[in-house]
Amino acid sequence: MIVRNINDVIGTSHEVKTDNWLSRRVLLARDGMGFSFHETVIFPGTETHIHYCNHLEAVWCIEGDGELETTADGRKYALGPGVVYALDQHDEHWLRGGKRPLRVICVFNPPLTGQEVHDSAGVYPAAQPASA
Ligand code: 9YT
Repeated sequence: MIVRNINDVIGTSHEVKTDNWLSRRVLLARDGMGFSFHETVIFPGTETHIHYCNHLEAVWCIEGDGELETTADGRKYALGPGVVYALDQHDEHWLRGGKRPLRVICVFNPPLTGQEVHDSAGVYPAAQPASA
């Protein structure tokens, strides 16, 4: 069994910060769960292009506000407490922070290994198969 506290992640290499968001990665590939599990804070007023070609992601919004816009059809979704979205089609989108920090819980399948940040196309690299 694995028991962790978010405070054990804060300030470590498993807390990844960009100009637009920070991600506290509590469970990762090495934990063998088949998914990774993160707390993410989207900073107010930011706009991030995301396209997880190599992953599925589900996101549960806990507090704050923001907006998601899918690039294929321009649909916009208000984000706030209680909203859950799942990128089941690897949906390319814009993620925008609102007036207050948007705190969400995210699950990635396959799991992240720890240090991923978006490349210029909004993609995280594919997981590498474990070496034999
Ligand atoms: C909601 C989202 O995808 N935000 C970007 C960061 C990502 N959640 C992560 O790496 O934890």
